[in-house]
Amino acid sequence: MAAPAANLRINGERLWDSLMEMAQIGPGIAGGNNRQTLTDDDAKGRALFAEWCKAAGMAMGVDTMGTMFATRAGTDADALPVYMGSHLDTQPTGGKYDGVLGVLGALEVVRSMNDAGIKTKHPIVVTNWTNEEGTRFAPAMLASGVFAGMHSQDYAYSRKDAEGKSFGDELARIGWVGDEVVGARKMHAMIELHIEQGPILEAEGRDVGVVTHGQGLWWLQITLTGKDAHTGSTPMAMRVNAGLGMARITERVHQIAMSHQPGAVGAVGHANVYPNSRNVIPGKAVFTVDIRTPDQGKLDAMKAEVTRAAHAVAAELGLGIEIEDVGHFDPVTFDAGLVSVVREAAERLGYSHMDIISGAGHDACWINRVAPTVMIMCPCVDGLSHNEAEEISPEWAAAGTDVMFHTVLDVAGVVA
Ligand code: HGY
Ligand code: MN
Ligand code: MN
Repeated sequence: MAAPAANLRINGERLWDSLMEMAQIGPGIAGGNNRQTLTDDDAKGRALFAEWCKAAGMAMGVDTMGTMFATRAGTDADALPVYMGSHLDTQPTGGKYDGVLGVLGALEVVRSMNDAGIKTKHPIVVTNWTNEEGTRFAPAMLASGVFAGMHSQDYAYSRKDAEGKSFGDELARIGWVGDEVVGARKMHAMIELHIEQGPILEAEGRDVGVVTHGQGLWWLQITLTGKDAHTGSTPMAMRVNAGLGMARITERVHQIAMSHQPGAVGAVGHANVYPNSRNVIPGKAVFTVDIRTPDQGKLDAMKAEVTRAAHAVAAELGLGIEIEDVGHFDPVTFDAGLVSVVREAAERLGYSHMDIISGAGHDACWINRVAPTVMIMCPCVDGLSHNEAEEISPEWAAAGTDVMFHTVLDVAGVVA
């Protein structure tokens, strides 16, 4: 089949308008979004996406994790579909594009196929994966993880948010428990467009990232138990200070990541001390260590070193300690054949591009275990993400979506 003509492009204005309209739902307090999974705002975003998919002539399916699959028929109903997609849920202080570009970019590809009257052999499916962020209900990429067989649905439904509400109850409350068995769908390929969430593409002056690999990750939730006591009258030698333990472990995480350079990162982003009163020595601290690297050996070593360091700090300070694995996936190598198709599409379209490793985790990282998968990235202003000031340009959004358009046409097979 001849490659799609280089002048075949998506409608960048329509894409940008859709991004801006979706951004109105679940607004943040500083120009970004707070559309956390399974909230009423998530439900509103889902409803708008479903309305747009219907208007684009697609049939909607929903599985029991609430993941949405909008299908555009192919000429061969027996051919496995080509999937595109990402996530509409955001961080509490999230940006307008993290995940959303991948879902609405995929919708724009279908809209552009409709405009051009293009038929494909394989059906095309646009996907909104539930709870990619893992911020309200850990771990991240929860629904795609169940789809890939990495978590049971019971485990997923049992996950609780900070108020003790469960994933299963909240999914039912917003009315998005579908009837499809999770993971029953088989895929010819999965393509995820996503903002880079890092500084490389912008610094290198490239329009498109051809994602060859993804970092591996561990999320270790640590609970330290000490003793509440008066911050004024308790002698220093008598203190059993869980807050101090958390601070020392946080510093050790940073040192361990720095000792594995290049290509390792580590931080503590979620942290609570109890009772969290100005004049009480914290008797309890609960926090999550996030360590990542593309190198399997380093990932295993970092986890072991963080675990050892945490136990050593607890022993030093006489603290009780529990460590729970709340998130994990090993480094990912995406499908080499699809990576070449993405690279050729960027070339054909005349976009500057470079191979890149994804620093963030994505649904594609799990789906890569059950279907040939690839990612396409667009630059971010100052590499900033998971911040309400997250910004991209309409040109970058269009470039990444054009590349996804051509990749899908290559993979799904255009029927004259
Ligand atoms: O944590 C991640 O990398 C993704 O943003 N959920
Ligand atoms: Mn994302
Ligand atoms: Mn994110």
